[in-house]
Amino acid sequence: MQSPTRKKILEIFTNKQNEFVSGEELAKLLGCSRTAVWKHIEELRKEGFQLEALRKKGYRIIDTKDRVSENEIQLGLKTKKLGCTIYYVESIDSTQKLAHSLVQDGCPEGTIVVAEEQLNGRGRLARTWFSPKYSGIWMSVILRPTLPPKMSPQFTLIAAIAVVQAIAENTTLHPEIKWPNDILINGKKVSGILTELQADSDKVHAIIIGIGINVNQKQFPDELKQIATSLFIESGKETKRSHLIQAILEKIETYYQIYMEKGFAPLKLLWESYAVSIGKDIIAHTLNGDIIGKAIGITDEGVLKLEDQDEKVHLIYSADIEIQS
Ligand code: BT5
Repeated sequence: MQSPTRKKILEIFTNKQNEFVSGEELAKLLGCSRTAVWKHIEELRKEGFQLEALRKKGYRIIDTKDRVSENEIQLGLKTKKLGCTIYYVESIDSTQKLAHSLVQDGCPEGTIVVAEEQLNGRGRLARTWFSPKYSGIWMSVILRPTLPPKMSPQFTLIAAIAVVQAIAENTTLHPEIKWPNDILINGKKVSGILTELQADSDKVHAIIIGIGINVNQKQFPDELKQIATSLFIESGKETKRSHLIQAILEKIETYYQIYMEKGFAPLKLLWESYAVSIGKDIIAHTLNGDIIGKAIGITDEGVLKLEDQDEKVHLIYSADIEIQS
């Protein structure tokens, strides 16, 4: 985790915008020696911040490499809880795995794990999730609601609303949700959500929302080319990942609070307004076989309603959805 002094330095630079701040002034503001200031500046450089140093003038921040470090995320983050504790790693097998062990160690609600790269990122049903370095968002968010475990799938839907809105705010794009956990742009998958649980039979200990977003990738491996896309491919512009993360955390926090106070019903309409599958003919590939019909909406619990040819409504709790053209 990040030192409070380095956070303060970044705050000072941000407030001064492009101006130089002398080592002496920094030392005074931070209450430390100039040597200590220099050491902190070196640490920030290692983190990817580009800091210019000029004799007699001092230091200023030029630009930052696009990193999703704790500082980058926390600077300007407007949440009360989410993202207050951040575990940032360059490379990891899966952020979900670390999040699970943090939960067992008793980490607070709102803790997040973010990685620049995942070597073994995972999707649902032990599928793999392609997570190359410095180009996407690979993040796990830990919540600790007092709820029965059966409510947990709704958190995928809450996270999906947050991701869609955050993308729409940070780009010119208009993503759509494919129930339950895919975010699509022009029919291709730009993001996937994996909600996992630690729970007793009647009580949740933690919900771990894994969010993967293809942000600045310019291309995909052959096996994903037909089905995957990135914000860059769709918009032609790079997006700053830390800003997107901030927006996602802020939105999850807002909708989580609404959910805990009023349940899923007030969020249902919002979710449906972004849903691509509703009203369409679909095939639901479930573990018990395929069901064909029209997706007619979701219940107040977030369960998909599918009406078959005989007008029988099936409640789908878990499936992969194929939209028929
Ligand atoms: C998902 O699973 O879509 C959930 C993905 C969750 C990833 C996040 S990243 C942070 C956290 N840590 C983790 O280890 N995981 C979470 P599912 O619906 O099962 O979709 C998986 C399928 O999507 C794969 O079988 C591929 O076909 C496809 N896929 C894999 N990588 C992709 C990518 N980067 N972009 C688009 N599609 C991908």
